[in-house]
Amino acid sequence: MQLPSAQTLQDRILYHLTHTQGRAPEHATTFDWRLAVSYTIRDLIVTPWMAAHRAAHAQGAKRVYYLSMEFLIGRILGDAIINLKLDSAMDEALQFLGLDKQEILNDEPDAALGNGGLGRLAACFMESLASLNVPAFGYGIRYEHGLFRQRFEAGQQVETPEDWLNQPHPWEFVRIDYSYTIGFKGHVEEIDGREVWHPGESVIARAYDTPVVGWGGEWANTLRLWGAHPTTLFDLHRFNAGDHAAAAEPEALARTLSRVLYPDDGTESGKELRLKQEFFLTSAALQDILRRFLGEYDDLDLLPSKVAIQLNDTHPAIAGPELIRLLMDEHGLDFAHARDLARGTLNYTNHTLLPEALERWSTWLMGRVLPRHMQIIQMIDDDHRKTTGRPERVAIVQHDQVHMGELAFVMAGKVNGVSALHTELVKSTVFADLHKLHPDRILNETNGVTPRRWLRMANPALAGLLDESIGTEWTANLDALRQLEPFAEDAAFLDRLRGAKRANKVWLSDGLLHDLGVSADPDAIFDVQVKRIHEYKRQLLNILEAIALWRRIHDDPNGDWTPRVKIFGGKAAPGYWLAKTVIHLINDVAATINKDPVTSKFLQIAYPPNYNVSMAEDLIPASDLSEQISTAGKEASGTGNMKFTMNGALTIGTLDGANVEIREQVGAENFFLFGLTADEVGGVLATPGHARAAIEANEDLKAALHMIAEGRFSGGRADPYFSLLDRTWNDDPFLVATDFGDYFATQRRVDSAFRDTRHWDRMAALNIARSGYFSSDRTIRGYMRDIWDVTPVTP
Ligand code: HBZ
Repeated sequence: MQLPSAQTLQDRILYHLTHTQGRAPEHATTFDWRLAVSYTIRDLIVTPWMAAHRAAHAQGAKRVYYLSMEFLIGRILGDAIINLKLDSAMDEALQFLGLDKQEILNDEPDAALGNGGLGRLAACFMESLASLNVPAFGYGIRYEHGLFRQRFEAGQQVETPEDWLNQPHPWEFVRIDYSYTIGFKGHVEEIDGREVWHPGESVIARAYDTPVVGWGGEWANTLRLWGAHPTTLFDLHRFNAGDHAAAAEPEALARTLSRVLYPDDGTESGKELRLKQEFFLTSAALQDILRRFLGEYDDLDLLPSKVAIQLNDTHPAIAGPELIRLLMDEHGLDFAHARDLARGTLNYTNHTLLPEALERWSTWLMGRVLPRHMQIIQMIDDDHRKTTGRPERVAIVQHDQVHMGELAFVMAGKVNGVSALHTELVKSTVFADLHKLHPDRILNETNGVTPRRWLRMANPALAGLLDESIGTEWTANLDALRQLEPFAEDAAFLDRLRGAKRANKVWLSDGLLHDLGVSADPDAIFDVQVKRIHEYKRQLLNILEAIALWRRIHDDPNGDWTPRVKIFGGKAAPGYWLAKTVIHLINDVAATINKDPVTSKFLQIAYPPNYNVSMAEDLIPASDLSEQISTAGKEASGTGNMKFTMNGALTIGTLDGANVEIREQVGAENFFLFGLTADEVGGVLATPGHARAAIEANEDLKAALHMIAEGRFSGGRADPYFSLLDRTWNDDPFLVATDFGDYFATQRRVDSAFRDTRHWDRMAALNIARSGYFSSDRTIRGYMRDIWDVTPVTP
């Protein structure tokens, strides 16, 4: 692509400011300028976007369709500028115009259409698909309200609605011609030997398209988000009859469907609206896919060779029955034929083993909301039993519940886990019986993250150093970071690496002081745990370590302590009380410790509220230590762990999820390992009184728990923490107590390692040099080869 000059960018920005925003420069706000810059950048994406569509069509390419209830995108503008390689031209243009680039970029609200890892993975995949010239569509829901905003009141999480669409969203194109009717409820009638579904309610799904441009600006794909609209605006008949509320019913249903993202992450809500949202996304996507396919081919048997559909967890698992329904009821195929085409097209990724996160719907609810699909689910289940003689315990319908995991598995050509360990556990636990029946179906695709956003954009200081040291190839081919290995012995390089990290820490430290009043010494260890708050992720273990350390410092204030700043970030699901209690505890402990004059220069705790993608981009490049401390066997993969490694933070972690592979790649000597293994966890859990015994055996832990119980952090009152303490003492299902001793000791090893700055920097350099495997480009190539059977297209 011919890159526009700074002068051209400047002219176009002024054009859009005047003609699109309708503002004179002297009256323009940051918002006006941001939109003018965004439209300028969007214009440059449209050309490769259309060329990509044309090329895929002309070459009869197989397309990938990624169905996900979540896309956790974050901000778009900065990433698009980087991918178009326009950063320096844009810097110059904005300077000419007298504008502050950071202020403009920060004006953009995060598109927070996801909860955590699963949603952010979908966003990284969209970027990698475009960077690899793979014709692909992402399908999701255009939630009016993304993930809630988090505030702390007296240390407790308070949720307020997020409203990113309360202002024009410059990246999307609305397609009123791509609209589909989505039915719900009603009844099924047999007419001439065929089943006909007469929905009792319906809404329109309307397409809103956002182009996603890949690295280098050669290719762009479409993220198509569905907005719900009423089929009939208004029932005039009922309105005239005086029933004003009923008259607006069709509008009310439609508006609630795409109104808000469910804020749950790993807990099952079981709500009718959630099922409706899942079907809304899935049906709209499948209708759109079939329309596009039939516009190009007239033989449905070609479907598996032209279409690969990936289900991001079980949320769109209704795709199996829905695709069969469309093929049978609308296109006249018989069941076996429709089943085979669907199975040749659909694939399913599992993201969690936690039983509470496995989706199940009562047959009663499924039958009421989707009566035709309930019939087809029964047919799929009967057919699977007949063809495999499957045992009862792997039935899709069990005890009047539809098991969406089993449904997704049975209807998928391939099923994948998201790290090597997780995939083995998928085979041996949740899907053990199905795996025996279908031994070739499960495979592994270890997660990855895009180095464009998470290194080049988030960490310009490090990216610049890498460019100068080994050239820019790493951006497109992260394995090229290997060339950095010899630099780990180069004192001048290590000095510059330290300088880049320190600059990021100074910047973060200023922010923490300004926003929270926490004074974070840039020469302290920046020890960071950012992720959803969940018992299995064990933020509790981290804060207990902080209490124990504080007590030790307090007892020996003249000791030679290594200064540490502990930083937490993350939200709890609004109904997850224990997770919210942990948030409260962290804030209470922080308030007490931070103001202790005896220890303050050695230990500070910061918990900035409302952690999101943009905050991650600020925190990760400024981190020294990455906390990946889940109970072994519980974290499917993790992706934050990879971002930290790439940015030169060392990991303290368990052998869980992708930590295992990170440690293999970077070398055991450059990783702080602690804790039980997944194999050992079951044995400890089966031992009665395991937690109590572990607490009695560890003076630091016992004292920390007693301090909480005495109300040391809560004004003498311990009642907010009774249930948390009780659970830790008597149950401790995530083995905080058992792992505490090793964790605490390993943290002390971190303390001494950090004081040997040369050695620490060397380890950091090797972590960066060996992180190439964790690019989502590598992951996407794996899916292309093992699951989708697609190849890149030349535009
Ligand atoms: O998916 C995460 C895993 O916890 C994490 O280990 C992994 O790296 C990531 C990407 O593969 N899972 C989620 O983010 N979310 C869920 O698993 C989920 C489950 C039920 C829901 C919503 C989200 O209703």
